[in-house]
Formats: sequence, structure tokens, C-alpha cells
Amino acid sequence: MIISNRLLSPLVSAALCLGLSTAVQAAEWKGWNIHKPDYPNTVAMDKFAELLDERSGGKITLKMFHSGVLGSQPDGIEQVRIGGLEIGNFNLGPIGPIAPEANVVSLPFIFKDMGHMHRALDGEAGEQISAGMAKKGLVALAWYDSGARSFYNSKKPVTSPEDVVGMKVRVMNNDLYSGMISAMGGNPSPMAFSEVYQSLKTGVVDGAENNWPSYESTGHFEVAGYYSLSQHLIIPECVCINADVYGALSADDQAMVKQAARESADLQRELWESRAISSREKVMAAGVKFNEIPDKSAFQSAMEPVYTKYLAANPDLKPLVDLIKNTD
Ligand code: BDP
Repeated sequence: MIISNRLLSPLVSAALCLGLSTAVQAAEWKGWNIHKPDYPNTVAMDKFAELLDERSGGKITLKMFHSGVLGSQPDGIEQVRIGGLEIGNFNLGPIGPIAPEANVVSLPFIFKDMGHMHRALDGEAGEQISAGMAKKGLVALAWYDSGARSFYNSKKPVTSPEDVVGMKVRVMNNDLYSGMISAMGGNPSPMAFSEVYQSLKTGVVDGAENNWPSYESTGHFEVAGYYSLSQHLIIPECVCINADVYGALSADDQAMVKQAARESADLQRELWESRAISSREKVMAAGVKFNEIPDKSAFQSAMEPVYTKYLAANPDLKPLVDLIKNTD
């Protein structure tokens, strides 16, 4: 049977219309994550994707790309800012160079402990940090935990800033961290996370700094067996979304997406607590030589030039620094 053109074209256009409208309505987001499959952040980001799918009735799907397969963290951040990717789980460290308000969390020892960081982030300081990030195209939907970062190296225990003199230490890409190592007389080496294992192994760097779960999951403990509990940085992480993508959602969808991210954060924080303990146990059992640093005042005073430089470059952010310091 030959179907006349007159009959065919309305049918085709109706089908095309239907097809197109589904394509326009269904959002397929892509998400960046640096961590391995069983890491708390990975499990929580998968939960976020599951909640989005479920609560949007399949209208919003999120395909997560884990293990850093979509490139380094500074690249991932740039991709989410420009809309090449919609979602990312980012540490605020590499966001700092883009959004000065977010850099406040990268001032060494600004937070007394995890509780202090949570209270600051959940209050006015968190609002100001989010607003600074949003101006740069990143909307923070929720905050994940990343524990406290401490120094580790292949040479010796670090008990005072003098022990860092002459040491080559890998840091994340952020001048504040380079300044932090220089302030102790060390040689900072900014480098992508994925390159650190090999660099430690071959002696390109002597040490690095991170929390227990990352020290363990990357295998860095195998090649840098001294872990010294300096706890100099407590950096939160975000579930971030491209600002235009978020802005184009209806108010109901924005609330749904935020809620899903926050529930994933509840899960992440719970998983984080137990992973911090099990990672520590695992590396200790593997023979890591660990030392506490009961009095951190020498490290804290060594960091003064880092604060001075940051405040000289961002005098308008002094009230934010004070707000965090004065948060009980
Ligand atoms: C981990 C963070 C991750 C960073 C990494 C690093 O979760 O986002 O990329 O440290 O040191 O703790 O680069």
C-alpha cells in the first residue's frame, strides 16, 4: 500500500514533535567525581543520581563518571562552570582560586574541628561562600565531608614545621597551599591527584597531605609510610551544579534537586565517619608509622604569612574570616 504524501507528512511531523518534545523535556546530566567505586563520595553521588531519577519520574537522569575518568579536578570544575558537564562533587580547595569567598576554607587551621566547620557552613558563612561560588557559575546544592588533612611522607615523622624544611610536598592546585608549604620552608609541588602515587614512589615528591580515606584509597600509604596528624586543613566538598542549568529549572524541581543532594550528603557524612576509622585501621595494620602532634601552635604561627597574603589580596573578605573564627 502506498501512503500518500498528504497523509504521511502530518504523521511524520506528529511523531517528530512527540520525539522532540520528550528529548527537550528529559534532561540527561553528566557528573564528575574523582573517587573510586567504594569511596563514600562515590556511593553518595550514585544515591543522588538514583533519587533524581526516582523523584523526577525519569525526567532528570544523572550519569556519574567516577574515578576521575573525565579529567583532573580543575578541569572538571571548569567543565561544570561552562556547562560541558552539569554536576560535580568538588573539594573546595581547587574552587578557591576561582571564587575567593570559597578560598576562606583553605586557610590552614581556620576550623578548630569538623563540628566547627559544619556550624560555619550551615550558617551565614556558608551562605556567603555559596553566593561567591554562584557568581562564578557553580551552585552548591549540599556539602560533603572530607575530614582533616595531615602531612605524610616517605622520609621521617613530622613533629614541627622545621621537619618540613627542604621537603618536596605535593599540594592541590591553589596558591594558598603552596604558600603554606613555603611558610614552613618546604618546596610545594602542585599536582593532579592521579599523579601523586607515582611521584611519591619515584621520589619526584617526598610527601603530600590528605585525610585518612584518601591516603588509604590511593595507596599512598604504600609509598609514603609516615603519617603525622597535623590536621592543618578541614576542607568541605560540594555537590555542585552548573548555575544556568539550575536556574532553568522550575522552583519545584530546584527544591527537589537540592533535597536529593542533601539526602545524599547525609549518607556521605555517615559513610565518611566509618570510612575514616576503617581507612586508618587499614593503613596502621599495613605498618604506617603514625605520630600525633599534640601541640600544633608552632604550625599555626608558621601560617601567619598565608593569612596576611590572602587578606592583602582580599581585604573585603576579612569579615568572613572573622565570622568563621568567631563561630562557636
Ligand atoms: C581528596 C579530595 C579530592 C581531592 C584530593 C586531592 O576528596 O577531591 O582531589 O583530596 O588531594 O581528599 O587532590
